Amino acid sequence: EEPPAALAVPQAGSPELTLLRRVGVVDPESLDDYRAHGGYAALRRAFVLGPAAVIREVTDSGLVGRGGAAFPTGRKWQATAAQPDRPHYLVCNADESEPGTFKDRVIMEGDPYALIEAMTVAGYATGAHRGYLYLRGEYPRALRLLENAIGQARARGLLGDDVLGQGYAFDIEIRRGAGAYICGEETALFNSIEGYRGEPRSKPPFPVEKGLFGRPTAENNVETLVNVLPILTMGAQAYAAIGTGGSTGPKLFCVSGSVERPGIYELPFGATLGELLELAGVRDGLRAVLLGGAAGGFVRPDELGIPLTFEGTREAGTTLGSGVVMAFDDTVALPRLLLRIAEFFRDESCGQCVPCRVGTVRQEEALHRIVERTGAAAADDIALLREVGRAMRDASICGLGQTAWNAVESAIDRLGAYE
Ligand code: L3W
Ligand code: SF4
Repeated sequence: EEPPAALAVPQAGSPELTLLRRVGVVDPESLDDYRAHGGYAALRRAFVLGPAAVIREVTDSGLVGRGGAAFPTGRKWQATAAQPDRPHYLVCNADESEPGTFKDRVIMEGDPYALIEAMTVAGYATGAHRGYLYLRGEYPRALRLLENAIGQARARGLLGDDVLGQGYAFDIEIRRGAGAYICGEETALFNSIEGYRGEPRSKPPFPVEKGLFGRPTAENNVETLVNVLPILTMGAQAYAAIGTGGSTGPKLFCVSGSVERPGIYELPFGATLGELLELAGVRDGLRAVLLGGAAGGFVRPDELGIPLTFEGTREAGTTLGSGVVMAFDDTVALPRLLLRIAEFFRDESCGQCVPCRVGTVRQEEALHRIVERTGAAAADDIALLREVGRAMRDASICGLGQTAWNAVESAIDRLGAYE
C-alpha cells in the first residue's frame, strides 16, 4: 500500500477550510471521530428537509460538477428524481485518472465517511436505494478505508434497510477499475460495472434517463458529492456566497510540477492562477502552466492573472477542467512533453470510433517526427496536426477524442512550442 496521500495537503488543519477541514485531522478509520467532527449532520438535515427540498438546496447553491464538465448538479438530480422508471441508481465516479489529478484520492483517504454520507444524501434525494462507488484500481489505500467505512456505517444503521431509523433503504457497493482512463467517462463506467468493455455510449439518452443497467442514474464525481455536505449544513445561500456568481463554493486544486509545495489546495473560486502558484511556491524560470490536465490547455507565465473560475478560464480561452495545475519551468523540453501527452491519448483511446482511434495515432506520429528533428516542426506537420485535431474534436464520440488535441493546440498557439 502506498503512503497516505493526505500528506500532500499543505493547508491541512486550517480552520477556514470547507472541503478539506477534516483531512489530516480525523482518524479516517473511525466513525466516532467523524461524528465528533460534524459527521452525519448533513444527512440528518436531509431527512428533515425531504428529497425535493434537498434538490432545491443543491440547485440554489449553484453547485456544478467538479469532474471537468461543470454541469449543474441540482438539474441532474432533479432530472433523475423525476423519472418514473425504477429503480434509480446513484453512481460515484471515483475513477480519478486525469493526469495530474489526485484531489478525490485525498478526500477518500483523509475523510472517507464524508463520501459515504454524501452518497447517502444523493441517493435519498434522487430516489435511489443502491449506490455504486467506481474506484480507480490503483488506489488500494482508498479501497481499504472506504470498505472499512461502509462496513462501519452498515453496522451502525447508517447504511442498510433503515438508514438512521428513517425508513429509507440505501447501500453502497464498491467496484474497482482496472487501469483504463476511459472508464472515467460516465457511460464507459456503466458498461464496466455491467461487465462489458469500457466503451462510451452515444449520448443522448443521458444517464439521468438511461444510465446504469438502462435505468435513471445520477452520476457524480467525488468532489461534487462532498460539496453537498456543507451546502446542507451551512445552507444554500451561505454556500453560494463563497466564490463568484458564476462559480460558487470552494474548489480543490491539484498543483504539481515545478513548485516547492505540490499538493491539494482548497481555495474559493475566483483566486487567480498566480495566487495559487504563489501559495505552492512557484520556482524561477516558469515556462508554462497546464490547466485542466492532459485534456486541458497550456497558458503562459504572463497569463497568471486568469481567475480560477469556470467563466474566467472560458473567457481566457482555456479550461479549469477538474482543477489540475501543472507548472513547467524552462528545464522541461516541451516537444517531448507534448509527445508524452499524445502517447497517453493513443494508449487510452478505446478504439471504438475512427476519428479518435486513428487521429490519436497520427497525432503521436507527427509529434514523434518533430522530436526526432530535435524539436523543430515542419509546416506540413503543424498543418497535419491541425487537420487531425479538428477531426478528433468534431467527430469523436466522447470527451477523450474531443479533447485529445487541446494541449497540443494550446502549446502551438499560446506557447509557440516549436518556434
Ligand atoms: C442531463 C442533459 N444530463 C449533459 C450530464 C452528462 C454528464 C455531465 C457532463 O465530462 C469532462 C470533459 C473532459 N441532461 C445533459 C446532462 N449532462 N447534458 O452532464 O456532461 P458532458 O457530456 O459535458 O461531459 P462528460 O463527458 O461527462 C467529462 C473533462 O471532464 N476532463 C476529464 C477529467 C477527468 C477527471 C478525473 O480524473 N477525475 O475528472 C478534463 O478536463 O474534458 O469536459 O454527467 O450526463 N441535457
Ligand atoms: Fe473511444 Fe476515443 Fe471514440 Fe471516446 S472518442 S469512444 S475513447 S475511440
